[in-house]
Amino acid sequence: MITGATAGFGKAIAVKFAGNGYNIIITGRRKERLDELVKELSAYKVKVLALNFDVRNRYEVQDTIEKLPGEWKHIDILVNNAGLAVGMDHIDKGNIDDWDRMVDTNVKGLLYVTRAVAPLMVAGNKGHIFNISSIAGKEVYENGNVYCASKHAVTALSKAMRIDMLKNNIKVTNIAPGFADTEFSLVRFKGDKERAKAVYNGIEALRAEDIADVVYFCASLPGHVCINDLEITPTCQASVGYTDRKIQ
Ligand code: NDP
Ligand code: 8X3
Repeated sequence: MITGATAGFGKAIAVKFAGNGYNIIITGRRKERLDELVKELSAYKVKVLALNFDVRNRYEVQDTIEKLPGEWKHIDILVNNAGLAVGMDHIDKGNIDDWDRMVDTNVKGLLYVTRAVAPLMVAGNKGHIFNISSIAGKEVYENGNVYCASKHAVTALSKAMRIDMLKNNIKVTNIAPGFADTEFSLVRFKGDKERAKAVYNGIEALRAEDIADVVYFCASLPGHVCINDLEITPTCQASVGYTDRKIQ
């Protein structure tokens, strides 16, 4: 089950796992994108279930997962990927609606989905949860304040989930990507294409498929091996503050 499979990492992860024979539950708010992905995944001989919900709606999340048909209730892998940054301002000028969207999606949404799926894994004494945090969940940068705080919370939750479900044989892997060229910056800058494009000026950013490969690798390891945390950046990025940009 992959949250936020209508774009970016989530979509690439769905394609990667379907291509390797996994039945997939894809989720997201944009129904037409889910429908397109169902069509795309029909090229693989796997079953695909599309669930159209907003992770911020706790009742919808709970209800949808409770009502999953029996065969779909056996969720081996959950990828908590749905998330976003909105806006980039100094803390004294921040837009509080933007803050609410980030905290509600990146932290509370991830919690709602986990609260609904984790008991199914605990009941089966097996499972693997991936939380897509960020390099912004390890470091902070100017104007990144609330987004960074939300991703630091994801990093903390990954560690906490691992401890809480240690006795239930559940793996938890925190994934912390750096610059990746998806729809992320377009969303952050509210559709401003020029500003979004400038984020990746002079760099070869990660592609969504790079993260899908890493998640698949972690999921393919033997039962006794768990990767707890991985930070992945493009080669030109050493940390949030150090990026080698080749700009003429
Ligand atoms: P995209 O914008 O390309 O994809 C984001 C996905 O999240 C979409 O499928 C979107 O679906 C879904 N989503 C957003 N809000 C909600 C919501 N309220 N309910 C359900 N689904 C939602 O960005 P990325 O693929 O880059 O982002 C994926 C994750 O990776 C995010 O958590 C992001 O913070 C993180 N990340 C991104 C990095 C980057 O540089 N790109 C680097 C590090 C981490 P829909 O709109 O259809 O609901
Ligand atoms: C996205 C990476 O550095 O733009 O999480 O915050 S960054």
